Amino acid sequence: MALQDNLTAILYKTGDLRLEQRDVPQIKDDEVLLQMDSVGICGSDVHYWTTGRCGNFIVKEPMVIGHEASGIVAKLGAKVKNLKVGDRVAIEPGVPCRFCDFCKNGQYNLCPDMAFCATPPYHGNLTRYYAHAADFCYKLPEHMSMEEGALLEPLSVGVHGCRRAGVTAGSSVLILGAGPIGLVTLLTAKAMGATNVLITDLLQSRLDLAKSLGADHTILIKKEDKEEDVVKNIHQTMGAEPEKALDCSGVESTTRLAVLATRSGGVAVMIGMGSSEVKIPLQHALAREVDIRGIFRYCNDYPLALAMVASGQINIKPLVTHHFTIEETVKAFETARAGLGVKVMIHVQPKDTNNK
Ligand code: 572
Ligand code: ZN
Repeated sequence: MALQDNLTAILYKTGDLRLEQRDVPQIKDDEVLLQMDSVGICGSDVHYWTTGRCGNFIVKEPMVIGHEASGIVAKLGAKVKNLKVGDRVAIEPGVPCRFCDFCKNGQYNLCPDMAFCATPPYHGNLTRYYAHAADFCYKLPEHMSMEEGALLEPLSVGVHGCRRAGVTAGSSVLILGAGPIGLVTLLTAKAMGATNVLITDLLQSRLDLAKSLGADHTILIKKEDKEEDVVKNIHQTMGAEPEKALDCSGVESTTRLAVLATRSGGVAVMIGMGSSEVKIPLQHALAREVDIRGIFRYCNDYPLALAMVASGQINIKPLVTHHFTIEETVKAFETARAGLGVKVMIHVQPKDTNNK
């Protein structure tokens, strides 16, 4: 047993997720040591666990899992000025090089040398003690919970997607998919002032939650529905063609719907990650000047995500449907894989230890 308890969730290979003691990490001058509190499970974590890979990233060495997280500052690196011991922080899990053109131009999410938690070869933060760059930690106000801090990670994806779409006051927005990313996109679009938001899904339970979170309209899609009928139904239900569409599913059918349903001159943003090659009606989009945009994680979005939760403009708490302790990590992953809830949260410290 190590000198200090540092229980850590390590993915060895496909289906082989273990809890083990690891040494407490040493910190660099610009880092803080964090005592981890809450870690949400993302679809990519589950994908690494079930398949050993996600996109082109393959687990070749044992990897600490987890990247949606919050913690308490336990120790400061020699040069850290923005935080104090005891601060409660949300952790932005990707730390870029800070020197390349992308970093210097303000698009640090595109940095080719980004060290992103739980993306091989970088370890994640489902562990008791974790070292992280101090400038990628955001102090939480007292009234925000540690779970809300962890949820800023998926919320930042929604913020980035809505910013890329140009969602603003009065926007009409179509969101395809009411999973965790579809729901954070819905919350963000409403908080940014969108007045006509329609969200679709294959599951009525997810649409019911979306409605309670502020969706103006919902449509239950069936796999056998004809594409042109769904487009007509979207336009009829919204009473208009949406200016913005955000595909949060990433399957070919929803990517196509995003392009087809967006009004001429609008924007279709693809957030969900699907196959590497997808058949879309490109000419349909080009001839109508529909801009098709992608997103890659987020960039400078944590501050707005935090401000929208802190101010009460976004209530993100209902997204957490399941709670587990770090000792129950495998059970937590099995629950996330079953896909019945929305967000599975792992508590590294007893729940509410660090909440007001
Ligand atoms: O929370 C950030 C996040 N980003 C995801 C997926 C899950 N969570 N992205 C989709 C997959 N890409 S990737 O580059 N990759 C597997 C690292 O294909 C990253 C962004
Ligand atoms: Zn994620």
